[in-house]
Amino acid sequence: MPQIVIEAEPGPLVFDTARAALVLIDMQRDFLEPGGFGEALGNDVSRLAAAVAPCAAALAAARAAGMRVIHTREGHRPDLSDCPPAKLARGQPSARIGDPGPMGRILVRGEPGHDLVAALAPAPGEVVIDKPGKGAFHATDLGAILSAAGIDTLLVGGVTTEVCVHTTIREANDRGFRCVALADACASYFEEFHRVGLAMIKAQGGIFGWVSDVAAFRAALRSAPIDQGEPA
Ligand code: TIU
Repeated sequence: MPQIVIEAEPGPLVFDTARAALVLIDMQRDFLEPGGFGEALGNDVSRLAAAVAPCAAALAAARAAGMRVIHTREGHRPDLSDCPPAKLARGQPSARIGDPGPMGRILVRGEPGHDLVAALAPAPGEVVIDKPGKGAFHATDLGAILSAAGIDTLLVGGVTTEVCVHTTIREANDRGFRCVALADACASYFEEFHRVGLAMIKAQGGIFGWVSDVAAFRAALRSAPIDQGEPA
């Protein structure tokens, strides 16, 4: 299998594109556009816009390379039966999960706000994971899908860096996956949390994984496979 190398911190990572997936976390209208869950929590949603073009570039590169792509969406069943009461009651939002808003009911599956942003719409055949939690493995079939496909490396972008991206990378790391956060394809409502969240992933020799960016990902995909030598 063709192995390529991506420049990253704390060091370069060799991976096989056939055993890797680009995972875009929760690039939904509910987080990126006014009137959704992110804004209801009191956030300036315009801060997440910077991640859209890098995610689109990573998506185009992965598709061109024939690499597997997985999209996730955070949201709940219309009856909210999969929404823990503690999540529903959390904080003092201007509107709660399930309440009506300009993009339909907040963070509810099937509503316009639950959709991925138009620029990152999934292509036919790409896996979309609907997740009720912050991590993409909790209460989903993501683990089974990755296992069946023989995936061992995840290139990760999406929002928000310190919440759903971080939780997913932590879950994946504990399950034995090698995770590379693509810094510019991730964004947070809080610049400091974005910066520190990425720093935490790559600290201590890559305690949770690696940090790279979309340019390095594209360069890796364009590069010649590294020489594995003759099989022993
Ligand atoms: N609030 C916040 O930063 N994030 C979330 O609620 N979900 C995700 O990160 N997707």
